[in-house]
Amino acid sequence: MDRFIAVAEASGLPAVVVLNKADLAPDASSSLDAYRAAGYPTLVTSVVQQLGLDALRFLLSGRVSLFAGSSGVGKSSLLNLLEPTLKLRTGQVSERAGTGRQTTVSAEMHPIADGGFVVDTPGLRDIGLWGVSPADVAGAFPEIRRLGAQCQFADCRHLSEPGCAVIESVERGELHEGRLDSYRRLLEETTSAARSRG
Ligand SMILES: Nc1nc2c(ncn2[C@@H]2O[C@H](COP(=O)(O)OP(=O)(O)OP(=O)(O)O)[C@@H](O)[C@H]2O)c(=O)[nH]1
Ligand SMILES: [Mg+2]
Ligand SMILES: [Zn+2]
Repeated sequence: MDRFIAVAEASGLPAVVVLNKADLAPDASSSLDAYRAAGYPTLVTSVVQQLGLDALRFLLSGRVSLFAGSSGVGKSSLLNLLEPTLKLRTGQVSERAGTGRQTTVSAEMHPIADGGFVVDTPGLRDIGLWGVSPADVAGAFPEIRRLGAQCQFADCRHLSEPGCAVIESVERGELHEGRLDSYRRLLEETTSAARSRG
């Protein structure tokens, strides 16, 4: 999730975090807390219960939007529910692996009745950080970027520096630790990619 959002941030695209299949886990909404705290609009949906549709429709209206996320999370199903004329293929989630089977095979853009377009994409197990530099990574986590202004060192990387406002915020239980972990992982990954390119 953090990788998808970081790529969106680095590309200047506003991200919305959607939690689908809420029917399967009624209390899962708390897993969106970290994203709400970061300032992202979040949405809980269920295709089975037809939950969250109006809010989703409102978000998509009059723009070009792209649905991204792992295979089997229900991207095509949500779009079919919003726009039944699309009749997109939807798939089964493998019982054994618990993952989707890449039912959607290519990214396709479709017009929607309210005006605007949606792009359904194949679920990716993972998304590369192409075009994301180490400098972009810090900016791709808005709440870390905001806190970072208060670090003792202007070039603080929030790894183990003294006077780091980001680490202190995690210690106070304010910033979600998972978000700092993701930031560090992406920073490490983009730094070693930049190094190997020379
Ligand atoms: N219980 C439940 N099942 C859902 C929901 N939304 C989708 N599904 C089921 O999840 C499975 C996968 O849905 P898809 O819409 O094909 O998922 P996708 O994200 O488009 O998958 P890819 O095209 O492989 O990326 C299907 O069997 C859907 O019926 C939901 O809200 N609740
Ligand atoms: Mg699909
Ligand atoms: Zn810091």
